Amino acid sequence: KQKLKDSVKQEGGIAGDLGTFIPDSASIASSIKYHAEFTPSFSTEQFELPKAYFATAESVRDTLIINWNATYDYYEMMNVKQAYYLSMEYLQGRALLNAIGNLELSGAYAEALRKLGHDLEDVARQEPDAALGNGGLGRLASCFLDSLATLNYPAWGYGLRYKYGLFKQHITKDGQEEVAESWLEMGSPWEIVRNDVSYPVKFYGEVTSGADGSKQWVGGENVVALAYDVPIPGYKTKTTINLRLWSTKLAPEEFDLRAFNAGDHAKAYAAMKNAEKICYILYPGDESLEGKTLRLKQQYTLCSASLQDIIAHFERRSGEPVKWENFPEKVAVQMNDTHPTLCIPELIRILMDVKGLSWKKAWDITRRTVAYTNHTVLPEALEKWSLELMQELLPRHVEIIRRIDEELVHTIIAEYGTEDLDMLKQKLKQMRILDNVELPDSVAELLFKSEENSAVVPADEIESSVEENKPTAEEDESGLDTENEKGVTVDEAPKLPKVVRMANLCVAGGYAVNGVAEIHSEIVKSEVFNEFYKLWPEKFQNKTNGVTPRRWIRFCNPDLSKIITKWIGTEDWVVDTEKLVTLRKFADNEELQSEWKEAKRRNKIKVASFLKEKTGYFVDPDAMFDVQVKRIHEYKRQLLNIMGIVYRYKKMKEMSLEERKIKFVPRVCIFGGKAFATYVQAKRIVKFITDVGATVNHDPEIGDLLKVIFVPDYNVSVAEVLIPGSELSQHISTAGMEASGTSNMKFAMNGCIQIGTLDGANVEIRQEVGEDNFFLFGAQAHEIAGLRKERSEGKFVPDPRFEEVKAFVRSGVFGPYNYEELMGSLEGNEGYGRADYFLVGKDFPSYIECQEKVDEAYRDQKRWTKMSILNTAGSFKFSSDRTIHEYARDIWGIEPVVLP
Ligand code: B1H
Repeated sequence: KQKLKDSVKQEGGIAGDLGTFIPDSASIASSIKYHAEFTPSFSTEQFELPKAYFATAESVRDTLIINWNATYDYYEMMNVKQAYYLSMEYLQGRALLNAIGNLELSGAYAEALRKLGHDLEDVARQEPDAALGNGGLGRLASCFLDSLATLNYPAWGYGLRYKYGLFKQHITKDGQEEVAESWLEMGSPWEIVRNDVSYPVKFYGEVTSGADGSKQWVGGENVVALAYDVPIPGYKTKTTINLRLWSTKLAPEEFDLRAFNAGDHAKAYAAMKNAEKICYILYPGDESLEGKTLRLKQQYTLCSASLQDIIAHFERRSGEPVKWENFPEKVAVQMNDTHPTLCIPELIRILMDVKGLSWKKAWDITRRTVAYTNHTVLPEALEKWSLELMQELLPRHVEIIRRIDEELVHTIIAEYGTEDLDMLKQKLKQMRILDNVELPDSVAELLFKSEENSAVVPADEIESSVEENKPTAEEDESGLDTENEKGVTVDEAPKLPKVVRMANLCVAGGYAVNGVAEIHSEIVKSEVFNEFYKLWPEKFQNKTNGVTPRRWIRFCNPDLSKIITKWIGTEDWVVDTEKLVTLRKFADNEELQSEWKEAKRRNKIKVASFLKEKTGYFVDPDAMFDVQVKRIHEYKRQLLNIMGIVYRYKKMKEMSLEERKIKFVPRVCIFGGKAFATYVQAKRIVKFITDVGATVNHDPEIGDLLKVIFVPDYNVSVAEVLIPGSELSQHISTAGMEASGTSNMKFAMNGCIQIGTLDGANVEIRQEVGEDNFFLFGAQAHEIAGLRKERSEGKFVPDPRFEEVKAFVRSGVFGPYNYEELMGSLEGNEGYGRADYFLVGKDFPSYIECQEKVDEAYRDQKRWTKMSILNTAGSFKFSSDRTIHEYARDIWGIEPVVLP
């Protein structure tokens, strides 16, 4: 450490630092040639695109490693407080253009490759997306890493290195088909395997007690978590932070050599496979729950390995003697949703069982270290784990969780007293971490004493007040776990299953709880966690999501970026998005308008050729590009969109050619998104959209007036093409159900106008871009419960236009597929589920009327372009830089640390 400090003093730099050497195109070209020759993953004779990509990436990686080391050394030396972001998902997408963009080497790399006979963009397209995430939650984690590095915050991300990321989607005549995605097949040039960084992770086994009351977790299954580091460069800064991904393998001493020698190879290899399979595959369920052992093993692996690593950092940096009470002054752990909840009992376990701290100290330290972000209020997405399953897999953690539950019960009793036992019972039912589990002995005694009528009603006599989140039969058939593993759903007995409610554990164990948009954070406080909010109002916060303006404007939309820079007079908006507001001044300027429109048109042409390549359809670049891209989910209401399109199509068919040309603006309606493989209703929606496309797109009466296109395999890279070339974007979830949404922010940044409900971040986007520049429709969040009640009481009278559309679909115009199930679900027929739970029928009239206003606005291209400019200008708030500053200040207590 001292040597390092001295070297900083003497050389004004960091030991091992190669200084501020900025490579030029010649040195880059020779570095690429070097890598092509000396790290050959491909045959030597030729320099084809795949090889060019690898060599280029490896040469970029050299620079990243220099910066990574400098950053790491400096943080070690300064012993700064660090934030650790724990997430089961990172949706990184491609890294090459982002890295050289952040390093300000795009020009030099383009030139170097040109000299070597290649085009940089062609080379970059060779890279497979790193899709270690499902959707918004994972992409948010990746945007956060970019902002953390750019803003020089000392922070690391931790995740899992899934061998197979999110599945690839093929669209066939039957709808969606899933294909495994092996992004590592060719190796990833961005990761550095750290054979020097690994930790043991245990499952099963038992807990033994020492004479002094100490606990030991022994026996069981032991695996090793091995670190793979992915350097994350900041924009225009040397700071390069780390995304540490864990992979699992068998500990060498666990290999059953005896079995192998005896010829039982299967047995010897089984343990190996068992360890490795933990990180084989990302669970593809977006906002749905799999109560499966393998998923719990994944979650625990992330928590255990990361915390062991974080604790090792802390001990190394603090020196002897370690002052554990200072741990929260050096470490902040952020849990991305409840998926890493096991951090809480794991930190306590290590502090108590390994470091010898008392319960009181360990619990106190944990409660000052860990914070929780909630991303959803959908009941089916609030994680619950079977207590029995967890007991078997993590016996020591269950002891700790029981203890936390007990403390919470005492806190609740202290708050509400024992006078009104019915009220107390209800509070306990709502707030306890363990559900349907007897009260701890200490509490039972207390309550027996206070009242003859015991409050200790057997668990199964209490009516569950919380909606059960048993996966539906459809979701339960996932088939992800081929083995006979026990899940929360296995419960034939009438008794309610004993479960651990992970969100309640997070709220009890975390010092901060935040939602991801204003409206969502209000719902968190007033509904989902209302009881906790009343108990600990100071914990609850809002942190409206954001997206990185580097990837989502500067790099994906260079044409628009140039124009923005020209009119603002500086490129600083890329790190200081508030500067985008300047564009408002020029929104009426004709010169800007014409440049703006031209840029959009060029981006639309790119989209058109992309669509041609991916789907075979030609589209007219002068039509309005209307886009809905996101995971397919009933609450996101792709069904509302396509029903609106069917209505439009039907009306067109009823008119003469002249009439229809006057009435309708030509549109290209683009859909994209993946359905969870066993989410049957979502897959029906995909099939419906493609069927409508197949009919409409070939209807000679319609021509270019309407096209309906489903883009297969929507992912980060596809978004980077579609978003800059979109004009209208749809964010039309049932109000109160989309926590935030983040693509809405990306679309606004790229000058797309939204049609949307008052949901998630739409509310704030509309505020910033102005009501006139946002197409609003639909019921509001506070009306939804009443509307559902009305429906279930049969009081809802559907709009005749909605009835007309359903009848049209049922008439068979879109082919032989049986649409009864889809249409029935919108009516609440017995057997078709929950009586239009998502209120498609209710919002349909206001949606199609709003779409007429969209057409009208589009006809006035000057007005539309102005709206577009004002959307970009008003998007300044939605930079993840703003979000990260807020987390750093309000939750983590960390400061930027700029390398000398
Ligand atoms: C979001 C999830 C999610 N919320 C469970 N919850 C998952 C839940 O694999 N699982 O088990 C995976 C993902 N994802 C999204 O988070 C919200 O729906 C969006 O509205 C929000 O913008 C995004 C980021 O906050």
